[in-house]
Amino acid sequence: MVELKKEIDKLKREHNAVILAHNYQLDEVQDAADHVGDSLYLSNIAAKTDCEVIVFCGVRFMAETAKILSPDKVVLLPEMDAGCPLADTVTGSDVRNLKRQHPKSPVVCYVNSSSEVKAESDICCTSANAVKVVASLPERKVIFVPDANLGNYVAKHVVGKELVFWDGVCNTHAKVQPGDIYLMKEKYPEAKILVHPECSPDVVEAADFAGSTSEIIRYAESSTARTFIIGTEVGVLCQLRSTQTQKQIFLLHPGLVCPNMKKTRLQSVYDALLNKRYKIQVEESVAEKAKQAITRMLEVV
Ligand code: CIZ
Repeated sequence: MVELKKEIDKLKREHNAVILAHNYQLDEVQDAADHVGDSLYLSNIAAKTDCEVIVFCGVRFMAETAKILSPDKVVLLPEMDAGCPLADTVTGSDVRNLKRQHPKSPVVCYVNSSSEVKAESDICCTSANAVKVVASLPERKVIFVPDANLGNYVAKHVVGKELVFWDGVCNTHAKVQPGDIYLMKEKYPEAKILVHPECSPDVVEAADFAGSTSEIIRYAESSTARTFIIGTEVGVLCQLRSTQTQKQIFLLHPGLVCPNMKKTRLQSVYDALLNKRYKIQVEESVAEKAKQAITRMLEVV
């Protein structure tokens, strides 16, 4: 592992590359990355970096977002088939149908969506800014794709809006049940339970806090509590356990492991740099329209 890391550093210098890793990546990948964070944070870094090559350790929609914001850079996704089943639940044509059914309603797409879906949407959002994005729209009725759980969370936090949901959920977060929270509360009565809004509304209701990965990390870092139960993908525990050594950090459910995020290993990062693969391309007309939806989001937050 140490040798591989040295080889990666060497290739990185040779190719003028930067390694970005999502909070859900394996510990070995997060440890080798130059920057670790959520997709928006990483895409902003991708847009600002002087490096010519960006190795995006995450899933396809994240690497595509980085490519859309940095079209002149080479963006590499180390594992070609690291996808997002939630993003795959909705297509550009599904969004066009929704727009025909609700012609006066703007479309908000969660960042977990394809470039085609972003291109058909008025504005993009992440789990960290979804409430703000929806609240910023003047229309009362808003189409929200693809995550119904995040949509429900938004609907509860914005006043005077009617949301039209798509029926998508994240299979990993959907595994958590309110019973998992009650069990943990019994075992660790002092613990704070922090969950992602991709969990079901019942789970969010039973938790102490719901937020994006970065918000969960910030909460656990700044709280005076000593024990935290984390209800999102296990990768989030990597940073918390290394920086919050005085605190106890547990995973809410053993199934909180995203199989797509876990496809990328340190070896995949090495292979990506060595072979300059797999290059992300987004068709120009799609990228241009998708960029508008992303830029509008950035203007709101
Ligand atoms: O925005 C992201 O990166 C995702 C998919 C989740 C989160 O909460 O960070």
